[in-house]
Amino acid sequence: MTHRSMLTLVAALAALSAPASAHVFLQSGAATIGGSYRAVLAVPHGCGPSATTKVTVTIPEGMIAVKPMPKPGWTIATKKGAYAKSYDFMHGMKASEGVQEISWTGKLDNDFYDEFVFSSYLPAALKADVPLYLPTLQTCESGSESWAEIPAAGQDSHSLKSPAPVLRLAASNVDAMAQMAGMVHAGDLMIMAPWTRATPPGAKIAGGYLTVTNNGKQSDRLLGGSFAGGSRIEVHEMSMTDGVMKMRPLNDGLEIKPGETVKLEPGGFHLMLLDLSKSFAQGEKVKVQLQFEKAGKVDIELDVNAVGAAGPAAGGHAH
Ligand SMILES: [Cu+2]
Repeated sequence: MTHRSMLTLVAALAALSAPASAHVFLQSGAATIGGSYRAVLAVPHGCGPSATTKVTVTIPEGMIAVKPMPKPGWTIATKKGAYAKSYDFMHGMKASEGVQEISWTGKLDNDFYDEFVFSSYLPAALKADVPLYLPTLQTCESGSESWAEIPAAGQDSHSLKSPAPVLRLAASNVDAMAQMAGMVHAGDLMIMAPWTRATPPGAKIAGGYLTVTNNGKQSDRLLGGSFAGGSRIEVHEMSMTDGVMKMRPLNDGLEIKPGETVKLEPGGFHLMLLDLSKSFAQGEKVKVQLQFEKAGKVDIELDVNAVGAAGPAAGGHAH
C-alpha cells in the first residue's frame, strides 16, 4: 500500500463524517479500532438564539477508558458504571467499567462555537462498519435540543432532523490494507472491497457486492455491467415486502450522489450476475466490467468468498 492510497482512505473516511448542517457532531468522526481516540464534540450553536448552559454526552457501549479533558469555565461531571462486558485494553489489561456519561456545565453564547473534548479507547472487539452513536443533550437558558436520533438500517442519516453524533470505525491497518488491495479509482468514483460467493453447481445467478464512494461534485449511476462467464450484470434491490424478501432490478440504475458512499451488500442493493456458464469457486477472482452513467466502463475483480459468506446464498434468489 502506498502512502497516497492510505491518505485517500483517510480522506474518504473523513468525508463520510463531514456534517451536513450545523448539528452537534464529532469533529473527527472516523477512527481505527484497537487504538485510542480523542473525541472532540463540536457545538456550533445554541438552542435557537438561546445560549448553551450544559452539554451531556452518553458514551456508547464499547467506547472505553473515557476521560474528559478539563475545560476552563466549565464544570465537569461524569457517571460511571459497569460495561455490558469486559474489554481488552492496552498492555493486556481488562476494562469492565468506566465513564458512561459526561456533562459539561458552563455557558456558550449562540454567537460562538466551542469544543468539548475527551479521550477514549476503541477495543479490538469493536466491529468495523458498525458505527458508534453518542446521543447528546444540549441544554440552553431557554429550552434544550436532544441530538439522539439514530438512523434505521439503510436509512440516510442526512434525513434525520437531530442526528446523534456518530463515530465511524475502520478496521485495523492490516484489514484496511486487505480492503485496499481491491480498491479501484475511476474518475471521481472509488470502488472498494468487491466480492461474490462461490456458487453451487448448476447455479445460473450470483450476487456481487462492493462499496462505492463518489468524491466528485456530480451524481453518477451504476447501471449494470458485463462479464465473460455470463450474459450480463443487473443492479438489484432486495427489500422486505409483507414479511417476504423480494428483489427488483433497478432499471434506472443506482444513484451515487456527490459525497455519498453506497454499499452493495447481501440483503440490500447488489449486483446480479446472470446466466452463469460455469460456477464460481472459492478463492478465484471474477473479472467484471461495471457500467456507470458518467464514469463509464470500469474493470474490477470480485473476490470469490465461501458459499455461505455473510448472507443468503445466490441460489436462494427468487427470480
Ligand atoms: Cu438479485
